[in-house]
Amino acid sequence: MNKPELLVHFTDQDAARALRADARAGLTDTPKWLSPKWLYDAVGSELFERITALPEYYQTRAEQQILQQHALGIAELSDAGSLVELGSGSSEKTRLLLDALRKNETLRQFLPLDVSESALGAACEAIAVDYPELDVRGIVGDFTTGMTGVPAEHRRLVAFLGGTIGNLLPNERAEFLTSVRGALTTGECLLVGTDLVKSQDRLVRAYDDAAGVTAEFNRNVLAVLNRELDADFPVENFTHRAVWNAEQEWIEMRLRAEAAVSVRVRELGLTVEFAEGEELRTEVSAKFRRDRVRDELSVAGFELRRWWTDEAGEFALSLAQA
Ligand code: AVJ
Repeated sequence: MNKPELLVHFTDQDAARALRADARAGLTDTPKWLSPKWLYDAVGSELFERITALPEYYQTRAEQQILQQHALGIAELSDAGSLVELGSGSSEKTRLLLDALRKNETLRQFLPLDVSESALGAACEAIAVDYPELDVRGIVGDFTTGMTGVPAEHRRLVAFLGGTIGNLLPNERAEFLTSVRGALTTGECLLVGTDLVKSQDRLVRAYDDAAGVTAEFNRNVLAVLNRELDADFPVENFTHRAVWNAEQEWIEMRLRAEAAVSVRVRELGLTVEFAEGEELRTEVSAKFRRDRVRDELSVAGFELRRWWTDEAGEFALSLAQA
């Protein structure tokens, strides 16, 4: 087995700088917002893992089902020697792809990219043990800044799973897809997971579960700001809200100040005033239709080659070719 190597393109210092810039921009804007990136500290990542097992949160199971059925088709069409996984996290779903690519006998290399060095290191070690013939190289990086520096030694398949593309705003999404296309050679593939438009009722329940796990996940971002920016958000005074924006076709997670409060963010030298009932947007999670996915891919220079959904038609995987 080759010892997995970590390439660091994004340091703790880069992350700290990005958080300060984001928090300043979002907390001084009207209405107030924060980037969903900051939901995933160790506690947030753990809560997100619990979300994926909730009865209301169908997405993870739906995507798994599609991968189980179509991983071999994906391997054949992409004919990849290298699997690049953006925002790889625990890389569990990845094994389905790795197994299929291995059966296709083209696979040489696995390149997971994630902002969390610790999660990445552990995932790389685990994969390297079970796939001893693979060249495993973890890349510590922020996928929103694209794929620069990702090796191009073999024909690549870039996987962006979990519906995370929906957490980007439309302009960010366009920029992201264009930058991924720019890093690829004609013929290389992108596999992207998207949650689909469905009834408001079902969507709101997926983001406001009965057990309150999503509420905890959302509120945790305030604990992140308190710790990282020496802020004093009274976390218990903010309540979780999940709102369907029918015009934009996205879910918004918000935190509502139940009483007026003045929050000190010492690290930024900033005081932020919340009126009673004022809301802070912490995440957008866009829901898609096939035509929108095809059009956005096409504008970025990709051709949609395959579109698969789970049996219930709730979630889609798209295979696009540069
Ligand atoms: C899987 C990261 C895309 O938007 O559904 C889960 C994150 N937010 N519950 C999503 C999330 C609230 C999630 N992503």
